[in-house]
Amino acid sequence: MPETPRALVTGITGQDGGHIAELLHQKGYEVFGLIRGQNNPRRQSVLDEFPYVRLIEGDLTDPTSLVRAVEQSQPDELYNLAAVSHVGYSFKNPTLTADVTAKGVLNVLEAVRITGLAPTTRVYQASTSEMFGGLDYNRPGAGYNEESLFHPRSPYGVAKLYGHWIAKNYRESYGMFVACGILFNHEGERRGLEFVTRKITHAVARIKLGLQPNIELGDLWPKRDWGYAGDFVDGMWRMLQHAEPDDFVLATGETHSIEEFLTLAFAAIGVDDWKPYVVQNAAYMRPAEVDILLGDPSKAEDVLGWTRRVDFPGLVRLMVEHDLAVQSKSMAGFV
Ligand code: NDP
Ligand code: GDR
Repeated sequence: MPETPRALVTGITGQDGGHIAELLHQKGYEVFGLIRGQNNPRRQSVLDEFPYVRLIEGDLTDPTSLVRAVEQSQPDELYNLAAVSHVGYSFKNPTLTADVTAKGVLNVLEAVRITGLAPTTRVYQASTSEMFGGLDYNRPGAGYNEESLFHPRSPYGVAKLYGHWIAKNYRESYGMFVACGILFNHEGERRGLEFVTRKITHAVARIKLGLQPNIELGDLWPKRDWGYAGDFVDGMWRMLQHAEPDDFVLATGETHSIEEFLTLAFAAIGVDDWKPYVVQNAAYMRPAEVDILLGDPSKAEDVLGWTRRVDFPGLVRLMVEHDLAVQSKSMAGFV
């Protein structure tokens, strides 16, 4: 590894892009970020928060732009985090989801291969627990691991499964170092407002401050294995430092329903009964749902020495406190 390693991050404007940029910068990397669009509205916020990131224009659906980005950054490590990542949105835009989340992975791998960097660039592919879907009852108690069966339940999950297998195929066909992190849900202060945890903590803060009366949600019974994004990007980095490219599950080993998340989030503002504040709206329900996700991170713990600092109550508290601070500042006219 050179004295100043270089990393290219796709999805730099997203939740994980922010966390990994921060981590890599702390570790002394030169960080490049792929940003799409002629005038991406999130460009300035990336530059403000991460002034050390060098932005390169490109799009996962545009192979030429990816070749240019790889040539320009000459990365030792490439974190492929870009995707259409919202499961509900993928039902409404399945073709776009396939183009970006499935074929985009192929475009990234080809860019590395075509530029002749396959022997040196280590690639991280953002695979997901959504590939398991929920119909594998082989390990109901212990959770899904790297050997569990896949049965995706959304256009997003199906597209990610293509990305997962094409990544493994490039590992096997060309000897490329491509590691696949099968990550369960991870959340935090940078989570997009369209995902259920942040939607809840953002609304809870605004309800507390009298800025909105209630929150509209879809199904409340699904269970997720929710961890903290800051802990999970450390696992991504560890996968690329490992001697061999491999697949690793990152999860907490606990699963909680959306109702449990609501209970803790409202308790954080002193409300014992959240029911009067929640309105169910079928618009947020999906044509097929993943009932329960629970992961088994034993392999990452044993092989990579990966651990977590934030537990479930700590995650909910962190997110509510962050949103209360942001909303209070905004009321005071500072933002
Ligand atoms: P986000 O939705 O926060 O970020 C997605 C990123 O992809 C954004 O930066 C977005 O850029 C970019 N993007 C979308 N389309 C394109 C495109 N055509 N070309 C280039 N960039 C594009 O996702 P997260 O940070 O939460 O997740 C990171 C990755 O990990 C994703 O691949 C996700 O599917 C996967 N994952 C996430 C998990 C989680 O719980 N967070 C769990 C498991 C996997 P723009 O600002 O331009 O829209
Ligand atoms: P998920 O996350 O689909 O697990 O995908 P999301 O937060 O969108 O949904 C979690 C569960 O909450 C239910 N739900 C709602 N979801 C949203 N977004 N909005 C609502 O109003 C709402 N009401 C109920 C959903 O139906 C679901 O059961 C996330 C993404 O980050 C993926 O990219 C990633 O791969 C997986 O996690 C692991």
